[in-house]
Amino acid sequence: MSKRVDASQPLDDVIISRAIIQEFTKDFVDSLEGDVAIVGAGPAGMIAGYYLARAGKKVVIYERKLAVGGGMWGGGMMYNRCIFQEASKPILDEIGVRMKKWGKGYYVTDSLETVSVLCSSAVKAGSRIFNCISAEDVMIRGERVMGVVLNWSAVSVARLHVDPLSARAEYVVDATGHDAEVAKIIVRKIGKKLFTETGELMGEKSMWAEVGEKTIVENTKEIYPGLYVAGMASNAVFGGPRMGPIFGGMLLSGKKVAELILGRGRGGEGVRRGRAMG
Ligand code: 48F
Repeated sequence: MSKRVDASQPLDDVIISRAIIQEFTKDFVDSLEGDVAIVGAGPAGMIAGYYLARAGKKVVIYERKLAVGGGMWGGGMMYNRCIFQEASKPILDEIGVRMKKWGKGYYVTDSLETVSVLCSSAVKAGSRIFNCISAEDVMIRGERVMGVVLNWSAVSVARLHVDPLSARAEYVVDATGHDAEVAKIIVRKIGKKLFTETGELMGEKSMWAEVGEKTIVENTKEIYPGLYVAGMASNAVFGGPRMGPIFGGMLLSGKKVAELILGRGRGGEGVRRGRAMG
């Protein structure tokens, strides 16, 4: 028998407000220093957060928009289904996304389920996701990225003149998708210093799923000391093609960036062990 809601419980609006402000602030302050700051909570950023946090790293993901998921919600042309290839199936199986086999080597998922499971997996593994916050700059010390400079996304939307705040991280991941925003900040502020042929962004090429999916994993790497790139931003930085609504490469790229960072670290030790519950 289901329990009846206790409608007689008195509710205090100020207690509700205090709980929200105090709990958010506690987590936000605690996140000012971490192992990995991921910019962008699209599929690549969230799966990177999942693997890094599961391995005990202190991970903070900043997402500009209200909703996580980036370009995944709309599948292809708003037909809300995503395609994955065989190589990415083990990741979907691991986090529990249901899929339908479609011919040889293709799998179709519901994009809403895929985004929800990715988000849930990242958070339950111990990543913190802060939405409505944009990385507008990076912390550079010497010749190394040491963190991100943050502001409420609403500040730039309203064009308010408000200074940002900083959060330190051992490694930063640019998972901002097509715009490769963090990589662009490096070029704009430091010059042609990216680990590309020209030192600049090579720019994304026209859609070609087969090549795009392959190069996105190859292009997932460190692009400036302390700064890695993952997901679509990798092809934008290194001049690979876009791949449209096939998403396996995003997961494989996110997993690869986690493995690369885990292979480095401070002797493999996190600032603090993961905060996964249960
Ligand atoms: O665009 P997005 O989904 O990048 P991804 O994880 O996946 C790409 C695919 O969705 C799709 C594709 C597949 O073939 O090409 O586009 O590489 O997610 C990037 C997220 O980063 C956020 C943005 O709102 C989006 O949710 N973002 C972008 N710039 C910033 C940011 C920023 N400066 N600060 C915080 N978040």
